[in-house]
Amino acid sequence: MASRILGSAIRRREDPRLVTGQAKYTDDFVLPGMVYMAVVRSPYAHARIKRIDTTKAAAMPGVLGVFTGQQMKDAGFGPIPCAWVVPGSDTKTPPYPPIAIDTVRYVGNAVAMLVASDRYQARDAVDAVEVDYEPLPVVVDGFAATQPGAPQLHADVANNVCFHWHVTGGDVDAAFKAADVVVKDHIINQRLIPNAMEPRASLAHYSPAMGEVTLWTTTQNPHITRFLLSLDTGTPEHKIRVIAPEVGGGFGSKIPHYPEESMVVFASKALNRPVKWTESRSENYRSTIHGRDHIQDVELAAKRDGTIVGLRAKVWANMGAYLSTASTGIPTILHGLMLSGVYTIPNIHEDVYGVFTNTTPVDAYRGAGRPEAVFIVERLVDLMARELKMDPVELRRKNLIPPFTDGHTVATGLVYDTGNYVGALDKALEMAGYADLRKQQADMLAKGQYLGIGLCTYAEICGLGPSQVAGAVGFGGGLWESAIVRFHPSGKVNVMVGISPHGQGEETTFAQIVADELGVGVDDVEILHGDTDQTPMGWGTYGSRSTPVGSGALMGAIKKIKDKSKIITAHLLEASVEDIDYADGKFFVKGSPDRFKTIQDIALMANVAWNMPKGVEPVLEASCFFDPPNFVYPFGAHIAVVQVDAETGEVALKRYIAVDDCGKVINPMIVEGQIHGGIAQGAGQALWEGAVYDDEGQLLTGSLMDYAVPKAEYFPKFELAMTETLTTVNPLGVKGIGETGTIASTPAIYNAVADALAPLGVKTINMPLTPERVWRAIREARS
Ligand code: MCN
Repeated sequence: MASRILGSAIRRREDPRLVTGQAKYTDDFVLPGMVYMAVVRSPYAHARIKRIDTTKAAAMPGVLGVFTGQQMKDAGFGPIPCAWVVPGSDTKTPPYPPIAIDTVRYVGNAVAMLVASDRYQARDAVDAVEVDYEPLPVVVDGFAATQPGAPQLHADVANNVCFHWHVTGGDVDAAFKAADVVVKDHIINQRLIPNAMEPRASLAHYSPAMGEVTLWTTTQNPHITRFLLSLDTGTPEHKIRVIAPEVGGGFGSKIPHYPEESMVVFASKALNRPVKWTESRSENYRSTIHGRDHIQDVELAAKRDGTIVGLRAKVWANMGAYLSTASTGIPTILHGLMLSGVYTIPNIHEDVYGVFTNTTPVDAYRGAGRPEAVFIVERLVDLMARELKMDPVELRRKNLIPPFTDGHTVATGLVYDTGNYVGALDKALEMAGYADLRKQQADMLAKGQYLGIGLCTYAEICGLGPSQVAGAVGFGGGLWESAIVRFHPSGKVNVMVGISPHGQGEETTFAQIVADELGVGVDDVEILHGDTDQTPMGWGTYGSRSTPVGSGALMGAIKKIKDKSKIITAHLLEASVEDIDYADGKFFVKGSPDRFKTIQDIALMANVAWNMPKGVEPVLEASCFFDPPNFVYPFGAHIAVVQVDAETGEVALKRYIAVDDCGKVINPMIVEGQIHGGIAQGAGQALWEGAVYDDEGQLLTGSLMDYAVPKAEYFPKFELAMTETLTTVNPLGVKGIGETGTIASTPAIYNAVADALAPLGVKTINMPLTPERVWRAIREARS
């Protein structure tokens, strides 16, 4: 019976309320007396604020208050904290005031806020706030900002270098000296703009009588928001309740604690009214974090037979104008440490420079650091294969880390948990019909048609992670998870969890785990999350950690429930505890399966507590806090097949094959859904998406009209398969799956396009591979 629920493709129980419009998002909440905040934002990327005149705006109809950064500061509201400062990187964290006080540093930087009786009056009054700016020189490029004479953003940050971090394993210089072949590339891993369906929103209600703040907000981690909000608003943590109602996607962009969360709290306190703010889509483009934005100089060294001996990289990571919550950990710990990929690379060195520029702050975007690492490795491996005239499959095969079940240490110091990379590759090749594809490619080339086949074999670090490591790498919090399993007298179950899913589906998969382990119906289990007053402390949903870490907590609580149930059963059946066994929802006497109590019997007896064993507390409820011993490392092999039209530069994605391994699969349909979404987002980076700033720091791709989010019609049917290599890090053997598609698909598709363009002589081309860029590259190569 057990295997029927865990591992089965039951439908997401979240969906009926989502597809029928009954879900409640932050903007749906209406409180008595509620008023609306709007934000005055800088049209300049860099300017001194000479004067702010709020008189006209304050006199506009419905306006209840206009506030500046100075007023917030005077009221004791501090700068927005950065929660991750990597040791040994000499990180500078210049103050990030929620509203700029004397200088604005990016277009969209808040300069004032106002509150009015309705949201239209609030928007109208924004235009009436007069601000005199003295424009300052602007820099938007992460490398240019470090060069002598570049405009300086923060007084104490010389050359805009926010940090310098490096990772070293082995002796990379010696390896390069001794190598037969070296390939190099200059990669622009372009800036991306997260596009959650629901923009950000926050609603604060301050109760002066209780001294309490309730904040409904679009966050992926309400407990972290509560913690950080207590630091910058001065409201004690136990007096803050953060509720993440339905959250319409985040993809990393709703991890940070944002200025507007602090601003609505300030306004609610100042006006003694509930205050709501909802972002417009164009505000979202300018003021919600962006992702990626690396400039990378990279090189790979190998012997003539294809044995890889070293990898060297130098990266300029654009941090934007200020340090957002998790920003510094992304291009360092989550990026640099993954540079061995799935290969044996004995010598690795990377330098990473975090750089301030006059752009929107950069933080985690699906994959966060790992796409930027996997792209480097997979691109270099393909370049090396071409240089050595080897098939990219053969070069990969030669260097793949052999299968392991008990940990494998790579040169950067990480210990991968379990892996069978060649297994995933073989399966993908078989599904693709690789040999036939290569033949088809040659036949088409003979007819002047350009088919490209691209591979990506990847592993990624997720399931963040052991708290001790979190502390050691400078993350300002823990990374354990929590669960409370509560049986009601009727045998129905509530589970309170610290994670905060916002589209991923744990209300379904966690119910599957409980049902499977405890023999209750899946519909008898309700998973509660996203409210700091109702759930135990947890560190949130990101880094594909909810399942690997959260299920560990859930399994710990389930074990306690089972242990207690055995004691109660033994007492009721007058047997000894050692003689009680459990299977499929029944606790029975070993050897006498007809002498049993169901879990529902036990739940009732424990709740009424008429006849409890001596010293055993009433109620069937248990909690667990689970801190994993290691990260988890999902892996897989993706193959993209594209056809390039050499006349128009258009790239058509013909086939996409993905083999992913996330350990034990709880719900294959949900896992496939995650992989689908991930592939689409990674393909977006390869082919269409990219944030473009002009030299004045104006975001030219500032709306969905200009920023090309992929559409369903661009994709073929994905051909998916899974292998199951269990991890030893948590009780179920599960690894994360939320980001793998994004991490693998960008290099797979890029490599496919590069493969198609190689016969045309195209050597290098930057993402996104739009028809115009491809067309130009072909023209340049031909001329
Ligand atoms: N799952 C499973 N079996 C496994 C692993 C996962 O059935 N072996 C299921 C999980 O139980 C869950 C889903 O797959 O229902 C994703 O789980 P997991 O990999 O643990 O990832 P998280 O829940 O921690 O989600 C975070 C991850 C990240 S980091 C980003 S970014 C992302 C993503 O999830 N953002 C998303 N997927 C998203 N999906 C939606 N709809 N919206 C987002 O914002």
